[in-house]
Amino acid sequence: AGGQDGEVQKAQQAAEARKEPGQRPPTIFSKIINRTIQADILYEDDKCLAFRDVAPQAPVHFLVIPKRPIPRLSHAAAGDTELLGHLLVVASQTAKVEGLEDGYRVVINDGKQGAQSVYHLHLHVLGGRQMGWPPG
Ligand code: IU
Repeated sequence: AGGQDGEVQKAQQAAEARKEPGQRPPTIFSKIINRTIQADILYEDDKCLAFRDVAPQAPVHFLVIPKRPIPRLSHAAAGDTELLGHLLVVASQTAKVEGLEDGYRVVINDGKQGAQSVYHLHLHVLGGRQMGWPPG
């Protein structure tokens, strides 16, 4: 810490403090991780969790979330590279277990225009029906 790194850290803390409370973890997903609220969990390891979406938009619709709460994709940093890659591999493996051999859609909504509603980064995996393009 100190010097240039200290300045960077201060700027990051200031940016964090400016955010709306609703845009910072903990969110309801933290409660799913710590089992305060129930979810239909499909996969878990020390870094992430996959569970069925409560309002499924396809016959199969699950979310993959990191246990460390990054609020949104646009807040991801270089140090998150391995974790983000891991989430994609878990999405792929869980899709296979769910029988999505004909393909599926992976979506990350970011921020207001991305229609993000829960500010704990998550991958949506949707499958079991034909998807359209472009998305809405
Ligand atoms: P979004 O990308 O932030 O819009 O997606 C949030 C998703 O989380 C959405 O599909 C909800 O149905 C889902 N969800 C959930 O599975 N369980 C919950 O308790 C809540 C939201 I709140």
